[in-house]
Amino acid sequence: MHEEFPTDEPAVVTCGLPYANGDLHVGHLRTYVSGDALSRALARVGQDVAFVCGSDMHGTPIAVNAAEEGVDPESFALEHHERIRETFPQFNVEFDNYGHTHDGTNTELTREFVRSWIDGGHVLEKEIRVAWDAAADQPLPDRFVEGTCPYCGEDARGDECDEGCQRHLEPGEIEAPVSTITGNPAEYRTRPHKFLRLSDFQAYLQGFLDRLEGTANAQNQPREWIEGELQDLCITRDMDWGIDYPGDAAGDASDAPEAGDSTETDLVLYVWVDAPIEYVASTKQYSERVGADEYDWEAVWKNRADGGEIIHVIGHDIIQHHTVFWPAMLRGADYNEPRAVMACGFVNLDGEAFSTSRNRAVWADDYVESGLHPDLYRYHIVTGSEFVADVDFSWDGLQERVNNELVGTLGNFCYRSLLFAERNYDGTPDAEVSEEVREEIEAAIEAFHAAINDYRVRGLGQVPLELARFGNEYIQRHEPWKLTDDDPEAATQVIRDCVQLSKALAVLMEPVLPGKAETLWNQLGEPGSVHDTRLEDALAAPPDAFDEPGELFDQLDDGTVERLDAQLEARIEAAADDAADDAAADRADTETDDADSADTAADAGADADRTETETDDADAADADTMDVDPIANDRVPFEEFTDLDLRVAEVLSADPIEGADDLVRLEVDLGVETRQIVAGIRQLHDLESLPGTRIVVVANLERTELFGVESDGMLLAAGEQADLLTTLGEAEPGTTVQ
Ligand code: B3M
Ligand code: ZN
Repeated sequence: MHEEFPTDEPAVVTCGLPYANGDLHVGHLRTYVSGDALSRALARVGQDVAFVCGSDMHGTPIAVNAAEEGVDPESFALEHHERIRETFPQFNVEFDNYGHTHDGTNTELTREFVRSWIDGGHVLEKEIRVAWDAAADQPLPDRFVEGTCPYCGEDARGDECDEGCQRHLEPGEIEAPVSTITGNPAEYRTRPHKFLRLSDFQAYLQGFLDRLEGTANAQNQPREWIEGELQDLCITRDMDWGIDYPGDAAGDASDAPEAGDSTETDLVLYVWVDAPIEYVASTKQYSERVGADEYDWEAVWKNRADGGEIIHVIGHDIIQHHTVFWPAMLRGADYNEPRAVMACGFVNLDGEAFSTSRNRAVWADDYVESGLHPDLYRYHIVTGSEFVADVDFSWDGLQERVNNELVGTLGNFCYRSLLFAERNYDGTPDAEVSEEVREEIEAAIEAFHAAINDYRVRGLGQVPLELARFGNEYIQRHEPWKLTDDDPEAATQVIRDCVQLSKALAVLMEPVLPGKAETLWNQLGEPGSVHDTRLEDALAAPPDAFDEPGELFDQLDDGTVERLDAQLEARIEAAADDAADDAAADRADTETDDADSADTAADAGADADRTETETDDADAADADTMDVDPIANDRVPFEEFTDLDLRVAEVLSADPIEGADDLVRLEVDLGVETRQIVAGIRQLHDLESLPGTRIVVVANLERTELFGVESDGMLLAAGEQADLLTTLGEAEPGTTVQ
């Protein structure tokens, strides 16, 4: 059992390594921003913590894309590595170390890991069938082959079921394999390969999952994968690009000859061997830079029976790698196990999956060029949903959150408080903080601690917002502008409290809104940087004097949002036109060409996921099929479902709402009562035909107001066309739906 944070031991927060094969978009940035916020939060509570990452330079994700561009994988990957590295600070993501998997530290550590497994008798050699392209006369590891997942039947890549069940696939497992080089059906050939015997760690992994902290998906999903005997993990590939397998020097379980004797290809380590080891290598580089007295990487990664203070922040598509393979790899090399794995949901763009192949993405550069402050994106993405759930990014959504919450609540409170204080007292008025406000700040600090220890990154953004809400309510309640003349002492007290709340807000918002927190800190005339504060500073007295403050956040206006939306739309259309042109060109090609040379085929293969940057492009393969949202990964208990009171209702009347193009005011009969419901279906249904229709409504939803009209319930409808849910039989109005 680990102690709560902060602990006495140094900790490390890592983020999944981006492949150095393309630019980042705002979907990818979710894990990095979340990891950054968590590590900042840990530092605020006094935890010694490093935040590390690096680029993933090896494997077929790099080799395939480099080949497509006709450049060597090393220079290709290094160029992307630099671009990616420079992107992070533009989102206030500040790694203590950002390395890459091809550097000396990682290469050396990786070899040490593999040698330890060999020495420990955990590596064996087997002859296996690998996919082979006869025309190109070469093996087809991982992304060089596509086909059907043997577990769920979805389209899959050679080593991952990226569009279906998300499972890792071993070489030879994929069904109906097709070469992505020539587009031809692949053959199988027999090759000798090295394997890590995962079954050696089966019992260990059971216990590990019981101990593992983090998000529930990372604790629960792997249980199913480790039932039954664990399959050996193939740790080598027939490729040139990667870290060479370190050889059979000592005690390999087999004495078969080194692979590579029958072709020119070498045996390198599978990319998922050296990639997570970069977590260790990057921590080591940081430690070497600052000195072990300042931060000791070995205290994190080695020699602790109860595991290191290691927190991995990842996307939920790579849970298996982090909760099964990686702990076994660590264990086999006598390294500490992770304390927590936090796996987040995908990011959607305006309700649909990102699709880099259709250029349906907001790239990091787009955001930067928009001129919007990075903290706005950070806040939107961190607080937009619980970490484990999918979250939506859209310019409209951003606008709503910015204007309502950051401008309307947080910024408004700080600005009015500090302005009032500066105008009337030249700074912090002379008084003690009231008990009520002190307790409120203490409660916020406690909630912040709880968010860290529950691995709820969203809470880190919610806590300051809630405190600002309290602040606004506190000001409204006391109306200090009325008190200055009538009761100056009371006015002094209120404003003193508000300045303290502003200071507390600066400290509490630092993890999610680091840039804005620093601005607020400076407005308060505080010395030093908010990035060096501790949470308890939230209660320390602010400086006596400060200058007139400026507004912390600006409104995001309609014009800007329309422009950004239009820009995205135009790009999607341009990409669709290009794709149509390409398809026409491809058809023309096939008519005139035999299409069996590797070159032509590389073109034909330049489809969808070959150009994917990574992970969350679930819809990439086929732009023609309907986009179906991925099924939510999070299961809800039945009791939570029954919290919803779903009823059959009969529409009595349906009338347009003046001035609102989309909205309809419905009167519905719920058996026991008549209700008014507002629904956005005006453009989608003939209103005159609705009365008499039986529909399904959520009867116990909180009341809301739409366009000034109260809505007391919500009707259920499917999809963009609002296909209304109705009953097949004769269920009467008021009947419970379950
Ligand atoms: N490079 C990217 C992914 O699959 C992969 C992560 C490695 S983390 C050690 O999300
Ligand atoms: Zn599958």
